[in-house]
Amino acid sequence: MKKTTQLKNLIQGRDLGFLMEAHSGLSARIVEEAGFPGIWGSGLSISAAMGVRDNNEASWTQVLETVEFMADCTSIPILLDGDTGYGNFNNMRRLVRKLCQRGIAGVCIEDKVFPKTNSFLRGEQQPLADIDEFSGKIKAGLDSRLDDDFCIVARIEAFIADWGLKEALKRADAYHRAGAAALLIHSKRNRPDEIFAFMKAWGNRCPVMIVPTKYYSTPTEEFRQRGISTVIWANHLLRSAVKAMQNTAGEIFEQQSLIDIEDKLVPVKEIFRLQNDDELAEAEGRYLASKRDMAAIILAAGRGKELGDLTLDRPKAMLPVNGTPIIKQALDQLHARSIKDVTVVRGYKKKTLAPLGCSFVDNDHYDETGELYSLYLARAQLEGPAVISYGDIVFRSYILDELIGHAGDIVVVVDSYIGERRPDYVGDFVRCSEKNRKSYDQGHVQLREIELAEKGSFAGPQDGEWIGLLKTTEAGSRALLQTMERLQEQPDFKQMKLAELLRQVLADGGVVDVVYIDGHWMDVDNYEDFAKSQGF
Ligand code: SPV
Ligand code: MG
Repeated sequence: MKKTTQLKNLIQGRDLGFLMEAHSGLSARIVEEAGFPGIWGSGLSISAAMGVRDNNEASWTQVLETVEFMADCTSIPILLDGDTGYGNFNNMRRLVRKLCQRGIAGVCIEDKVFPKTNSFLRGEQQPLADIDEFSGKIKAGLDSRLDDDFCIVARIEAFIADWGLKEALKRADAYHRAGAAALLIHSKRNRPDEIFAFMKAWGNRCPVMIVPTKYYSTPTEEFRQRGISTVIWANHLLRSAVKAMQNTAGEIFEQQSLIDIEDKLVPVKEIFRLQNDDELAEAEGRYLASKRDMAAIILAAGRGKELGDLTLDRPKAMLPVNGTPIIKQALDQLHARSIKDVTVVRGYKKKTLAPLGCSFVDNDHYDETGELYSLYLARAQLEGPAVISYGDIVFRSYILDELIGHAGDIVVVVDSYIGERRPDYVGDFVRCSEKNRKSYDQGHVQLREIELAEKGSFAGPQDGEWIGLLKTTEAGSRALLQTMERLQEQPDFKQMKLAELLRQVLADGGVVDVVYIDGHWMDVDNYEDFAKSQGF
């Protein structure tokens, strides 16, 4: 139900209703959690919490901002104590529109003169507004509502200014006729005589609200019996907070220690709860999971035979490119993106990889097995989202960012720059749903086919080469695992290339998305690559 409708029902309901004061988002939440059906946005409390007087020293937009915080963190309606409407009918019109826009359910205005003073301060000296002027203000407010259920409550200050019952009734009648949803009749006496006299004379012509701050000892049942609509507890959270803060500040100042105070306070955890940190944690799980929990698998078991002497004592993943081993560059790039859970599948000269300080899975049959088998051995890493990479590629960092940032479940990086490949070049050539248009507004590109041949026997047009880098979401990892489990039943599984896994995903009707690049990476397969890589 809309907050405006909730407030309207509360005010107009048959039972006695209660509004509790709040002056900040935090106190508003506390009001809601206590079970109150609505909040009184107290002018006294809001101004006091700001450290200023209840004399319109805080501007109306500062009050508006405060009640917006209160509305944002609660689901119960707020009736704002709008003082005099902060000016004439025109100010009232703008106030009502803004309150409607910010999710406030209603406003109470008092028939005094801007700038007002709190009713309990020198009340007898307070001038009352002209009745017609104030009635016009009510009408202007009603005409400015963006929601017909938004309530305008008219507060009568005749008793505060010592004008008596007759004046109070005259004003009640005028404001009721102007369209006020309810009247608020206020008294500064410590007995409710004026209020009860008013109720008797007014009858039940419209709902009447009260603020029993001064006549607090009156049993609530007395209010109920007289047909009062709503009781406002107007400043009690602020006052209890002040007492608690004074005690705590005094005690810590005296003792210069927290030892005796800690157990008297709510734990910091309670503050986090009131700030609704649970919701943020849940949202982080939804929106940040792919970054936070991402794992990585680097396939670095092979020697790289074509590199001859260079890989006599180490696998090619450990060859230095510009002074840093290839695989170390990938590790650094992953770590820089908070992907710390990296597993390297090692095989050939595996001890040389030990100083990398990551997790390892060993493929001791690296000589007679393919990359897919290496990935299979590291499948425990595919519990959640993951980056999977060949161990012999170097690439510019933005490529990893684009890959990780892609929303797809299985995403591969495809280099569309294939112009200068040697005739005998071996690569995972692909065909995609569209070519790389190298344009910012390129649509969603999907992988259509991936070549499995050792040397370029791909029949159709080639849109690029998969560089050996892919990422998965949790769902994507699950799909890869399931596909791998099925491929594993085939006799040649251990010799399969990674591309075969992607091909099977496509054959099963799965979707593989593409991040296009245009160069900016290289793999190191032979002497020529190695020489070239030093200028990468
Ligand atoms: C407020 O809470 O600011 C009120 C009620 O207007 S009273 O302080 O009693 O005037
Ligand atoms: Mg007030």
